[in-house]
Amino acid sequence: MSEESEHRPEDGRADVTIRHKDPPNRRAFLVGATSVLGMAAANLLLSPPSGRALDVPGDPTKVPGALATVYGSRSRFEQAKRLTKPQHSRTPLQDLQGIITPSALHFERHHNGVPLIDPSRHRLLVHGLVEHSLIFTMDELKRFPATSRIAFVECSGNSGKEWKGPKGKTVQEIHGLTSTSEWTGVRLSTVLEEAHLKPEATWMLAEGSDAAAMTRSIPLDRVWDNALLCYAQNGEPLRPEQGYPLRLLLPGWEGNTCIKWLRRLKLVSAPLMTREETSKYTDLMPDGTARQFTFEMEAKSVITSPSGGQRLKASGFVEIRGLAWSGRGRVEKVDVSVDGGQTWQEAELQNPILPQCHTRFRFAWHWEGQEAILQSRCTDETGYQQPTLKELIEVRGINSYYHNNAIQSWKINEDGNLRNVQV
Ligand SMILES: Nc1nc2c(c(=O)[nH]1)N[C@H]1C(S)=C(S)[C@@H](COP(=O)(O)O)O[C@H]1N2
Ligand SMILES: [Mo]
Repeated sequence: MSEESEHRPEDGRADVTIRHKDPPNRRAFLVGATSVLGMAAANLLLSPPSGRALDVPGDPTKVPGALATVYGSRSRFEQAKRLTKPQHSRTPLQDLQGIITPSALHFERHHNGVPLIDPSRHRLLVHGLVEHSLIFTMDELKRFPATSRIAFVECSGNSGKEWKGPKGKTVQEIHGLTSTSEWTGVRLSTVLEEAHLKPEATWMLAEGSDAAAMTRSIPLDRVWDNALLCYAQNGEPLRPEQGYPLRLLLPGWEGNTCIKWLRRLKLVSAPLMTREETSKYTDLMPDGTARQFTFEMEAKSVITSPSGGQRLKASGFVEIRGLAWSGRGRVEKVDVSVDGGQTWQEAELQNPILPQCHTRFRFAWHWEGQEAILQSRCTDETGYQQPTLKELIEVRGINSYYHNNAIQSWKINEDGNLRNVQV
């Protein structure tokens, strides 16, 4: 059992002994034994004694192991799961390491199910204000120069239930509508240049071929350098849930603009005011007007471990871990507070730190068994700092649902239990 699984909720097999005194070696690690040897010793101490009652036949060095498989799967001892509702599912952020979300755990949001599309019959139509209307097959799109980049996708409805008080319990439930993948495809600009845009072509309508036939208007000048038409995710074809065989990826923009199962790009001279950009995905302000075209997802961060629903089973060393991201560029800095935002200390950012990408942060802490409120706060490269919920509400009022990037607070009780609070 690793330190990680000590924090995992619903782990009935975990050892629940609370150690009030640190073993001497772990102490040494905490006062600065940062050598590889020190780390190894500390890790050993964090591991439980062997002999945990698992259904394993004998000594694995005495019997041949399993044979090779054509497509791998997780160890049967690992159980990270998406939290599913019919039209969406949430990534188990508390179970992730590093920055890449395994494709099978990428969050899903579809408005009328996941279509089954035969790639050999799929077409992309480019038309409207162009010199040449064009129809591409998937093979033709794959012949263009390819490019890959790692980027997050976040639904702008992520964390949306938290505007009017703490509702969710776990980080997955509250913030699980964001994931990061390596995306591969052809640049949108490459494909549009083939069609020769007319000078009036300043926006495009992107349309999906799902039963929702989702459409969004996209201003071309703002996406020209970054937009991708993706056919692959984490080294393999897109998952059906992520838009197989083709999706639009606008790095850093609200998930809704990243049209999946993409079948049509119509070049136009103004936004078409579709349902998804008028009655949905806009924010009602206190004065009755709506914020429209809030494309970039603002800087945000969340502590994923320890987090709501988990329990610290022992006092002593705790590595506070989390994710930070910004739709406007790179994460510049993450501060962590253990006293509900009264004081802040800078967390360590783990490489790589990429634009429009989840960034892993870590902060070494010593829990003495006292009550504490953990928070993280992201500052991005534009200097923008993630707000408290109070600051957000001062500007936005309480009629918003989308675009909630407020600081998350996890309260630790003396018994080690963590829960979602607002301070
Ligand atoms: N065609 C189509 N594209 C779509 C959607 C949809 O329902 N249909 N949902 C959108 C929404 S609201 C989000 S948040 C993202 C989710 O992408 P994911 O399912 O790959 O995480 O896809 C967007 N693209
Ligand atoms: Mo979304």
